[in-house]
This record gives sequence, C-alpha cells and structure tokens, in this order.
Amino acid sequence: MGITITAFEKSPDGGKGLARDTRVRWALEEAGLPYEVRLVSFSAMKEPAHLAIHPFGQIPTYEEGALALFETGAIVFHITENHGGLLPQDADARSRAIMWMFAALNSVEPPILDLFTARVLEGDKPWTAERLPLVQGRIRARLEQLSTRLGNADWLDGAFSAGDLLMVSVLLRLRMSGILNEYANLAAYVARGEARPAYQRAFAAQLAVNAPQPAG
Ligand SMILES: N[C@@H](CCC(=O)N[C@@H](CS)C(=O)NCC(=O)O)C(=O)O
Repeated sequence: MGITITAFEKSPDGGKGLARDTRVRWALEEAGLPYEVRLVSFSAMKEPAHLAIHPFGQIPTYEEGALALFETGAIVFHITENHGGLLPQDADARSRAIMWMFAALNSVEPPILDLFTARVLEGDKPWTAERLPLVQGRIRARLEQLSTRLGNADWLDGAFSAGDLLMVSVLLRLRMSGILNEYANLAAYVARGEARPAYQRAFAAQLAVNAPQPAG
C-alpha cells in the first residue's frame, strides 16, 4: 500500500532539514519504505482538504491506504511499529525506546522551540532581550541533563532506535544557535545520527525540494 506524506512546497529553512517532514522521511528510509510527497503551500495547509487530515493545518501528514496521521511522534511510531526497524524486540527495551521518543518531543523539543519563538516569531518584541537568556538557560539545563545521561554511549539506550531518531531531529534545530556545540557528546551524538545513510537520503530528498535555485 502506497505511502504519501506532505511537506512544505518551500520550506522556510531553505533546505536545512529542520522542517519536520525530514524526521518522517528519515524513519521511512530507515524502514526501507518508498514514499510519495505531496508538497503544500502555507495557504493550502489552511484549506479544508488539508485540515481534514491535519486539524492544526500543519505538515507533515502521513497517508497509507485508509489511514491518515498527523504528529511526527505518532507517524514515526506507526512506521516503526508496523514496518519494523527502529524499536527493539525486547519488551522492556522497546518501552524505553518509546520513552525516549516522548522525552524528545515532550521534554527536549519545547524549550528548543521557545528559542525559535523568542528569536524569530517574537524577536521584535520589547521583552526579547530579557527573555532570551531565560529561554537559553532552560535549554542548557535540559541539555546538561541529557548530556550526563548519554555519557560516552553512542545512543540513548543500546542500539539506535526511534527514540534516537527523534532526539537527534530535535537537537539538530539547535546547531545554528551554537548551544549544541557546548555539549561535545551531544554534538557527536547528533553527528552520528546525521551520518546514517538513511538520514543522508532523507536530507537529500528534502534538499532537492528546498535548495535555493540559482539566479537567472
Ligand atoms: N507537533 C507537530 C508540529 C508540526 C509543526 O509545527 N509543523 C510545522 C512545520 S515543521 C508547520 O507546519 N508550520 C506551519 C504552521 O504551523 O502554519 C509535529 O511534530 O508534527
């Protein structure tokens, strides 16, 4: 049964792989699944046809036969659950991998998104200069804890899992801020994730859509 995801017609990041279709592409590549991409404009995302699949008018979505999903955590979980690859067989290890998926999305991604909000969406507000250090402090506190837990390990809990896929995807957003590089083991962890052939294919696929076109 064919799989179709949605992605930005033109991602605001110009192809840096930060739009969330990249993590879904990555999971699909890890599972060895072919997929189609339906590109949507910002206005199309708010139209009834897209809202019927994604009530919040966002990307990515995932369609497979009669199934339509939104939320990258749910999509990555569905892919790994049904098509294999990124969740361990052992029941306890599997539960821990799922725990790390939630940790990535619930405990690590929110402060990182706050930085984007403070810098970009609300960067012109009078409180930005005071707010930024608070937001950065919350990120550093969380990364310190994550860094301590990761230690010298390659991945969060044994073999690479869907938990690592989401954690690396979330941390990637921090690279441009310089904060990620303050934690050498986390920077190396993200680089290990990016070095995976499946990530490389996912990144190249989104770049093919979003790379700036040469002038002329
Ligand atoms: N929690 C959602 C977040 C989805 C999300 O924020 N998507 C962004 C692109 S990465 C989007 O569509 N932004 C445009 C908008 O909200 O209008 C998920 O993980 O799927």
